[in-house]
Amino acid sequence: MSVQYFTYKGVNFSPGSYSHESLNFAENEFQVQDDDVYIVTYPKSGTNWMIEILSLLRTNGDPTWCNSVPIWRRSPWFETLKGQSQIIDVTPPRVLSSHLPFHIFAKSFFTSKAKIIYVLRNPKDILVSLFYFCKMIRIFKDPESFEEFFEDFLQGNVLYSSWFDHVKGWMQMKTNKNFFYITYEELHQDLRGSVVKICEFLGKELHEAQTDLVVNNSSFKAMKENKMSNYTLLSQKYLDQTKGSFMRKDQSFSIAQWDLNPWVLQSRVFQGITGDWKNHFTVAQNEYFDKVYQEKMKDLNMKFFWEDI
Ligand code: PPS
Repeated sequence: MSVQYFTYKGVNFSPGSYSHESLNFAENEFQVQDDDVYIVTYPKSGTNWMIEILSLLRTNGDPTWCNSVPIWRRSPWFETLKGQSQIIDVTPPRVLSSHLPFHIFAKSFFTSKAKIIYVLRNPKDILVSLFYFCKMIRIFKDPESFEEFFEDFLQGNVLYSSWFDHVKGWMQMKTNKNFFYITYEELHQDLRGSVVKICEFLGKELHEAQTDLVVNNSSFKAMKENKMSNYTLLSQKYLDQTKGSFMRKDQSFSIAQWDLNPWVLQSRVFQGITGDWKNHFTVAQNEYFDKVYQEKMKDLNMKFFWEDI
């Protein structure tokens, strides 16, 4: 059965996870608490990676909690139907997740002392990751083809609508002291340094050995092997595990045709590039993507890591 998205204030949502009421509740009635921390992302940007990191910070690196409680229960999405029923079980200080764009985020946040960690990722890699995820998850539209999905992504005709609008919306907060942003690529390149920066933002002190534990227990390998974090426990009703896996691949091992270019090879070595998009985009698609990207992002006046790749 094909899934039809509905819109709430101009943004696409799936009736399998959201309703007008759940979104209205999240935006207008949900009570943010001063000691809350929100992980906010456009889908496939590294949300669950950040949940794992913050879960480990809470336990000073001890993985027992991560190894015994499903990741979505440790940090529910406060705008989803399921998430709203799970929040009651979260012990403060809460770490909650959200994919909401800036203009429909919880109003009560803006008068609170709560904090937001916004994770960004190269939108080309998001497109690829989301394409595979949409193939697996039954409550999202199943893309007919990569070509069609490619166009839908650029036009914002996907769940949560436009990546460009999401990023531009949230970047209005970039100078707010309770807002911290970091890229998936930074996490990938220097997880330890990223954990240290996150601790500084949250006012969390960790010893060297505890930092090591956080880093080791939030690695791709550790998360992929942890059934509480790798989504294999999610019901078949939601996720068709025969069509792929949530933790698709360790991007650091992807070698693409494009990487044979010496400049790119050098970048990989020195910058730890991810970039699975290179295995999927044609040259023409890449040029088209860049054109749309430049047009849509031209007013932002920010330069991201992936723009030099
Ligand atoms: S979701 O469904 O929107 O909440 O997905 P999200 O968690 O934001 O993003 C999923 C992608 O993050 C990758 N991931 C990781 N990469 C590196 N290291 C760690 N520890 C890690 N954990 C999750 C996951 O594999 C998805 O990326 P792709 O490219 O699909 O593999």
